[in-house]
Amino acid sequence: MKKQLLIAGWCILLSTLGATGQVTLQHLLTENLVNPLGINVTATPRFSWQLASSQRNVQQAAWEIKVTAGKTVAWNSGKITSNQSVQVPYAGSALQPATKYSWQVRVWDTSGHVTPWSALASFQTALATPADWKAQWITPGFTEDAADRPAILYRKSFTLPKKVRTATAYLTAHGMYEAQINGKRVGDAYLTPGWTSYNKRLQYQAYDVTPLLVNGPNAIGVTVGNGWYRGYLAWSGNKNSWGSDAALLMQLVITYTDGSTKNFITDSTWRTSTGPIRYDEIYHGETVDTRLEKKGWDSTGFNDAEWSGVQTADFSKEVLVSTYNEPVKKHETFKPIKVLTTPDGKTVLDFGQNLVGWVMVKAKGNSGDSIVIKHAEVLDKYGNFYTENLRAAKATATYILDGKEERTLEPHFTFFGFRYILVEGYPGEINPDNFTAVALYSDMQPTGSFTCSQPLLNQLQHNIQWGQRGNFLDVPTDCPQRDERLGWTGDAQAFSRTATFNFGVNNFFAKWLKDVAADQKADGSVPYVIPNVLGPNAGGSTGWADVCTILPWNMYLAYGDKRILEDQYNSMKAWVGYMQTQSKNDLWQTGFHFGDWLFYRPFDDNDGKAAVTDKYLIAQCFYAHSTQLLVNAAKQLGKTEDAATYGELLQKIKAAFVKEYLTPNGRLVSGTQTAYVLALQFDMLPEALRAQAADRLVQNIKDYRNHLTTGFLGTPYLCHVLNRFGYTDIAYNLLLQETYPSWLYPVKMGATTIWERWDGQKPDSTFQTPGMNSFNHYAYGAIGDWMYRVIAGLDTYEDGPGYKHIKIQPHPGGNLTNAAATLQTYYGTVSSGWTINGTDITLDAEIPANTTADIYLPASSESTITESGIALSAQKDVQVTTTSDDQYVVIKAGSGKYHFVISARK
Ligand code: RAM
Repeated sequence: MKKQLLIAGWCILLSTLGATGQVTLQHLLTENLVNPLGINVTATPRFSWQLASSQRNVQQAAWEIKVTAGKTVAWNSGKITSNQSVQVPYAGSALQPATKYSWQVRVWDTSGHVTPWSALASFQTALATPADWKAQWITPGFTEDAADRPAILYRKSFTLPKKVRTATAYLTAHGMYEAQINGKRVGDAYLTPGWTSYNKRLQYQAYDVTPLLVNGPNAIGVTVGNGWYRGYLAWSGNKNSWGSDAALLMQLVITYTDGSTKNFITDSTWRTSTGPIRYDEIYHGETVDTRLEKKGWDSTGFNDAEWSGVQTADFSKEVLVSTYNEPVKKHETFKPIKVLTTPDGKTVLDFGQNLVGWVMVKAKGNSGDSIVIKHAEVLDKYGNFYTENLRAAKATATYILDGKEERTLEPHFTFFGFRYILVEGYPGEINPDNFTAVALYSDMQPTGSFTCSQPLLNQLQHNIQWGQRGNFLDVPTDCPQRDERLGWTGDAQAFSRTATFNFGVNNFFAKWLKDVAADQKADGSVPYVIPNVLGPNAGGSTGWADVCTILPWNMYLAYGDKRILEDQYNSMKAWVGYMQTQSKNDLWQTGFHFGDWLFYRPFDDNDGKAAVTDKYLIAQCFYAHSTQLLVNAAKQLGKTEDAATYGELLQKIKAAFVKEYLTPNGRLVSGTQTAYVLALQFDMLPEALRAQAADRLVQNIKDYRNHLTTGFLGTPYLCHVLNRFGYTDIAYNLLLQETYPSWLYPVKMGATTIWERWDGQKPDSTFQTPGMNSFNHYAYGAIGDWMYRVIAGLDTYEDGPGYKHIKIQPHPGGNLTNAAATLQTYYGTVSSGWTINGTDITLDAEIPANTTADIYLPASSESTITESGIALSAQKDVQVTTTSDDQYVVIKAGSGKYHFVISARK
């Protein structure tokens, strides 16, 4: 009753405190993107906006949206009473394909003030159906050199008789493409069309090319390399995963100023040849022979009479889909921090950061001079360039000079994971200024920061973010450097929640999840890697396949995006169905499983048993977890029958677990950290036995002198479980541990990204087995989520996902004197930061407009707390709800910046 009164009081507080100051609208997004091109007309686009105000407690009461296409009004919503400001679905007249729409919004706040209309935002629709594609697939009209398969040049000249108002180019390829119009690059995306399960979904990109065209003669040139489609993939020796052709499809849609339209398309009139890119493979690198450049080939006036024609092909257009995620772009650049001559006499440049991308080289030399650049992540114990861990990947860029003017060279259809390069054949002195490393990754918005008083943890956060940059290259990959670079599902699910803090990954994962569903087998089994290049039987491993339930749920929590649950629901259900059919008496004990991959066998445990977790015990835990997430999704989507059915199944799965894996006294048959972590995290144990199970976990950790032994599956939950059961101090011990296995050991060893293995490089600088030793593998970076959510205490509630209802609950500890996190949410900036000053602790929190927060203040009594210098009891902007226990005073707050001081901390 008391609680109800408090909540009622809280609502009144919010409405009476409504903004009197001006609220303005900013950050208008369509489908989570700024003015996107290529919006699917059949999937209702959704609009988001942010309310900005210097006032506290600003809430939206109503909105109004106007959408127009030219002079036509497509939607005028009128005033809609609703506090929704994120992902509001379009509800106007049917959208037309290939059309630009503009929209704006105004809102009323809870005190009745209306904002001015926002600035205009826009979106452009994609081609709607395969029939809208007038273009034909084309392939070269000559016989390709089957061994090296040089990149294909396609070209076409055409004349525009009238002035162009708008022009959009729609482009895709079998392979990777780069396009030029009149000698200028089309767009700033790389490695396009990106990677999908091409036989089911092939993305095309839309570009506004209006500024590239001229009245009169024009020319288009497109280079097509091998890419994922037909290059080497899935270890050495396998190529042509989806086909052997290097085909191109392009449609240029032009609207003249007089309103008439015209399509210029790929068809039998195009010309083909090869050019300077003699070899391009993702794993092996690229060879560019500048002597073979066809100067002016992508401009008008070039004579292509010697070129071959093309063949048209009837490859599927049914698989074509407009791009949903942010494309790969160039980001940070690095100059060498050192030029080394290694003990074995090689010239090596150190860029100071393990990154993914390539090096741009400025050079001038004689015709035929050949510059060879090899890539490596580490130097060995002697300081020599070390590439054994790249396995069969040659990771080499070769440039052959034409003896003409100085120029900057770079590859096009490959990428490398490296910190060091070995340079051979560079003409003249090596001047570091002539070498620039550039990081390429999906153009996700940076959204989060975490900092604290412990420099090693700050470096860990840096490493986690760089692990994410390097491995979010259109698909989430395990690693970016060796002959692998695949969309391993287990790694992606483990890291997914952390990923949502560092960068905006909603669209990135929404796109990839469509491939997860597309490649899921009819029986519900999910492949180990997506896109699946490992064959139909490589699937169904626990903790890997569960990506299809864990990822949608994590995206729903982080972005409040219900559509991802709707879209993935059948996939989630099919996977739970698969486990059901594999089970006997609700116990899943069949099939191959990777288990707690790369767990650590402790140093003083001869048989290593204390870290080996029974794989079927793990499978039962994830079976329960996926079923729980399916129940959660069913509830969110109003599927009550499913929620009840799978709720019952869940009880049976847990009962079967207890019967099979738990002794009556509460010991698990695998006495490992991972076993206890999973059993506790997924609520597998009867309530009465949980506390003692947590004690056993802590005992195990202590037995290994405060070291973890967990692998890919246990690690993401380890510190969360410790925190939940009151062992925050033990979690901090693990986090701050500097000897391996630990998160800070690689940091102490100089790592700049997250390593695949806890002990990738030993203290004596020798390496783990080269067969599997990546120095850029994000999985263990999953601790990042604990740093944001628990240390800094920045979280969202399930009842207001996407930070509509925010939880701020800092956990000072581990001798840190301060920690702070910020997150750019769809509502605006959320932040939480604490500092210890003697016996005082301050907490600064920022809550965006149109959200609410529960703030947990680490104090035993509200009388010790002030906010902006005012005693909490007198501060009318916030409301004290409860003193949760001895630990925290809990308040409710609306938007605003808050500064709390808690004195005389215990
Ligand atoms: C390795 C990958 C990946 C892991 C699988 C099981 O080859 O690098 O990280 O998920 O194996």
